[in-house]
Amino acid sequence: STSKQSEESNKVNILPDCPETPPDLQGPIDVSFGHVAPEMKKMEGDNPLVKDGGHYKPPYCKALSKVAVIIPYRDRVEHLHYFLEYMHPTLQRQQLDYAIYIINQAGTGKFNRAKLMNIGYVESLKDYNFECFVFHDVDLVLENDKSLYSCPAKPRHLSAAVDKFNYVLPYGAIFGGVTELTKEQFEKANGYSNTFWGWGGEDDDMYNRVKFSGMEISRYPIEISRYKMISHAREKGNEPNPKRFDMIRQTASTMKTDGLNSLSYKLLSKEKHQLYTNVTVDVLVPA
Ligand code: UD2
Ligand code: MN
Repeated sequence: STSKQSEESNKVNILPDCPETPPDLQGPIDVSFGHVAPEMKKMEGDNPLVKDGGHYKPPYCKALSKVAVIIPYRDRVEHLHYFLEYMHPTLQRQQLDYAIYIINQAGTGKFNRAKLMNIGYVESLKDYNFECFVFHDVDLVLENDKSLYSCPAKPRHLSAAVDKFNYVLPYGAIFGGVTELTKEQFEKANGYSNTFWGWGGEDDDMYNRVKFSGMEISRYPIEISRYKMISHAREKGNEPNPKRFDMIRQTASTMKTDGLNSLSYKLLSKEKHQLYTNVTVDVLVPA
């Protein structure tokens, strides 16, 4: 290779590892949704180091973790703006090598949050060798940056204390909202189920998958794992799934053949915006 090229690669290699505890963390973050969310242009200007599909790498050190933040999405543009407004600065302070993926379900058919997670996992890995995957509702904003989005040894439930639930864990096995798993952990669970159409159950099914794969979940202390949820109504197309109670009793058997190993969808577009990658998909809603 030319000397110019090797100089370049040297530059990359000599970056020291980022410290175990990022130095610029603030702790509590003042989050509110009383204001009008900023325009995209404004947020792009505020986050100049985020580029190419919402990807950031700390410039001064080698990040300890390569993280894809996967967001199931349809028609929540106001929530997306609040999310980007607060989460980009937080994740940069956490010194992660991260990117944000919006997995946008096309059409008006039944919403499938869990299948969108699987699609985000597969599509993000086509772009970069992510090691850690944060599965994140678009309407949840972290209120303490000490809750690091870097995968620990056990799958982690991050949204333990949500304002909507009075900052109390609703039940011990809750695994909705925001969760994170390494590539190995997610594969071991065969990802999420693809068969939960409409609201509910897919999060409990994922808890079961983790458990039946021989893993335990972990959480940060309740003072740190705090989120505000942007208030919203239940959308048409996301009505509660009446089959959910029966389905979550079957996880031990269904997880073998329903998940990453049975995922099918149609990729309609993949666009790299400055602050996020937008992946629009046909999730093949059953007739
Ligand atoms: C709870 C869970 C959520 C999920 C859901 C049941 C927590 C804190 N949240 O949230 O993780 O398990 O129950 O499915 O435990 N979405 C759209 N457009 C839509 C519908 C949904 O973008 O039309 C996305 C969006 O990212 C949203 C997420 O799906 O945040 C979950 O839907 P929700 O916010 O309506 O459900 P919620 O608040 O009851
Ligand atoms: Mn919600």
